[in-house]
Amino acid sequence: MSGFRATILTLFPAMFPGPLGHSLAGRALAAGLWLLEAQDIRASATDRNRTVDDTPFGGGAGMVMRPDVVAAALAQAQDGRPTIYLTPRGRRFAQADAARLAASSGVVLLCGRYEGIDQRAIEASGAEEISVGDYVLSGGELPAMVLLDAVIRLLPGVMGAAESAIEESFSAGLLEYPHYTRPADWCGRAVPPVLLSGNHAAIAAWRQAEAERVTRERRPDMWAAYSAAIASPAPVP
Ligand code: 9D3
Repeated sequence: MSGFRATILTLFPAMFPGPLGHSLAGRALAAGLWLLEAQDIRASATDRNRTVDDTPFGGGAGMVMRPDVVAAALAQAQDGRPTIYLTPRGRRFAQADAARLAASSGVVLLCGRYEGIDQRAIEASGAEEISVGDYVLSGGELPAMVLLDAVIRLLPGVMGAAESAIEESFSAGLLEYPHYTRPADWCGRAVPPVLLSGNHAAIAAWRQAEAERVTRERRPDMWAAYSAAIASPAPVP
């Protein structure tokens, strides 16, 4: 039991657990390997209309989430766990962030709607600002689910030991080789013959070559980093 606790601050608590209630994350949730609490930010509003937003200072389109309401919601949740504000202005989420957060006691995830949250509430909270990629979504809830899915599969006991070992050997900076299963011939498409050869050294070499080819073709950024690491490998301590 790892006891990882995720608190989501959102205007749409009914969106959770959503996809996180299914498959690997859902089984881990049911098994008590992690805990999810969706906290309604609107419950921290104080006026009779439960207002959570207001017009932007300086003018412009849309509405901004009020700092007093967000700060009151955060005050209920923060207890030393890392706080993350999901925002298109954030640093891009990566596997290293997932690994770091999986080693913590949990996370407080703050989801914005409208144009976002008053920056003073973000600064006062000490939150880290994280984006999931360069495309425009309509709020932070789906990004929060993406982040949690990446973290939860790394928690102790969530994946089998065999899968976890494979994971380590694959964080090697290459995209994966392609996968095939039966039938060996499907609709006139044959499986690469080497995979049926029983020659395990040849299979390993083919997979390595395929991983390198696809990385070179699709991810010049990853390929450059990989090539540099191969040219001057890190010294073994
Ligand atoms: C017109 C300016 N927009 C910024 C690109 C405003 C804006 C768009 C979308 C403000 C907030 C949003 C809602 N998106 C998120 O809350 C969000 C997000 C995203 O849209 N893309 C990638 N990662 C994330 S994390 C949170």
